[in-house]
Amino acid sequence: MQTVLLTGFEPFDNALINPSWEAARQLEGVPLGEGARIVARCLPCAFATAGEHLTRLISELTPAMVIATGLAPGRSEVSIERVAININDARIPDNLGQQPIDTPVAVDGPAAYFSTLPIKAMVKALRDAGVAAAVSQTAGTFVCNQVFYLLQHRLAGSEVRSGFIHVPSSPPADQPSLVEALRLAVFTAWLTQADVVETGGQVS
Ligand code: PCA
Repeated sequence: MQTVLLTGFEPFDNALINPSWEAARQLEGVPLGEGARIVARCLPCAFATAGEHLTRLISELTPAMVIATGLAPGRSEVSIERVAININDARIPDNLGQQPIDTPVAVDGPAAYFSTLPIKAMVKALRDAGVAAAVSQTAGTFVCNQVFYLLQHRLAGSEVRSGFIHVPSSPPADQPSLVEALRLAVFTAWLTQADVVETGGQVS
């Protein structure tokens, strides 16, 4: 049985819940066709522990694909992230009170890593289902970007595809739920080998 690891984050910034984990947790055990299933796990929102937690999960579960998710409070669309950058620059302290400013994620790492997921096929599938979605060109410089960077760093050169999705606080009432949006995004990533060529980015 192959495993697709799907992570969400614990609440941060004094919030009571984090929609990324609330959605991801509901996909625990969901089959992805024959021979594969989703395993959902929650990551701590802390620079010192989140990446370590994720890399330990990868060693334990040996997933065939990894998709990490987090909350982007100010965004109204599901953001399929394209790039993780080698910088921590926190606007607020994390859940352990750390607030790194302009420090590298990995001292000897490259400036950036790209997602290895079919990001535009994922955007297209979401839009076709009525979910507001876009390719995002930045995952920010807080814990989500750090985890995304460390994920790509850990899996660089391997066959295991991986990437990051930012979810909005809550989708408008006339759109599918975040659970459904994540389910669709994971299915599309799992079933799509080559990405589609079409516009998926935001014009701004
Ligand atoms: N969002 C934060 C960290 C955890 C989360 O869900 C971010 O975008 O960095």
